[in-house]
Amino acid sequence: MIENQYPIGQFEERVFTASVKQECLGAIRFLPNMLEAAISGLDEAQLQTPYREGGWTVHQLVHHVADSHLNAYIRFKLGLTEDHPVIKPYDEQKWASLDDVRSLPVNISITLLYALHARWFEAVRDLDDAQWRRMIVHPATGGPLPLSHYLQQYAWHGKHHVAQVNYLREKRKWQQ
Ligand code: NI
Repeated sequence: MIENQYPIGQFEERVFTASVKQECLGAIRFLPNMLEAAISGLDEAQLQTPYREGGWTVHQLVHHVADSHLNAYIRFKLGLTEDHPVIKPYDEQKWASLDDVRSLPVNISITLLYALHARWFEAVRDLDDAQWRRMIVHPATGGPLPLSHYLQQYAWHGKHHVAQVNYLREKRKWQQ
């Protein structure tokens, strides 16, 4: 079953209208709350359950969102302060298998995400149009893409992983 890897579908960029921008900013602002709600009440065995066969556990998913969004925050800050910075990709699978992810409880990353997203949201909430057009270069995609693209992508990314947890809860009929 491959389809449950993408419970909200794959990322699709939209025209960056004011309402799309506000929706995405809201997604960044409230991702920690959404993720915390998605895992609330889960016991250790539930947290160690893969959200799909062969996929990451809920525990790994939560730590992965923190890994990913730490990188995202740095990418935004680089994009706002340098011209066409080349960002640094990272191996998310290997990051998710390091000792911090293995050993630390998920609430460490939830706490980290609350602080991180407060910083991130505050850094971008009032950007002007020219700032949203500032480019960053991801070596894997080749060309430069504007911060407006990455805002949408990370708004999707947070919802994507929250939905994976909720999908699992529904599938297993775990109490919300
Ligand atoms: Ni991800």
